Amino acid sequence: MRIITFGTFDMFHVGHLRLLERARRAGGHLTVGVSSDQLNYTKKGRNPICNEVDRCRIIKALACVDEVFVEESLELKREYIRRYQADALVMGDDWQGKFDDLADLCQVIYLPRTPSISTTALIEVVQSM
Ligand code: C2G
Repeated sequence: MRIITFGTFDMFHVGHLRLLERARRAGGHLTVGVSSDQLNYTKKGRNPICNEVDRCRIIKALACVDEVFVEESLELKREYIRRYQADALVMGDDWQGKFDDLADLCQVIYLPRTPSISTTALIEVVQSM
């Protein structure tokens, strides 16, 4: 089964890694759409700490990842799912319910987020040092 997932993966951390490892185990082939810098700005109102080229390089280097592309728009999920022939979309459960409308195209699976770690929390820790 081919899995697809999406994310920014800024300041890559173990919560990201665990999500990707579990996504890969759910299928056997994992494609990752990494949010472009522009998309991140639109979503979060700030530039990511690490740019899209570096974020893609990190994701591509992981043993659990087979394929990487830049996600240019949240609205293109259907096109990406078709292009990468995904049988299932996997996302963390902070997105619970948000992609249910894609269930006519592929399976939609939400996995529990890893508690107590996030890019936002890391930025806050560094800022308070
Ligand atoms: N994640 C997790 N545990 C954490 C932090 C993140 O499981 N402690 C998961 C998220 O649920 C998501 C993935 O890691 O599935 C990537 O997280 P982000 O980089 O925060 O992704 P986001 O900015 O939410 O982008 O089109 C959808 C978006 O591109 C998702």
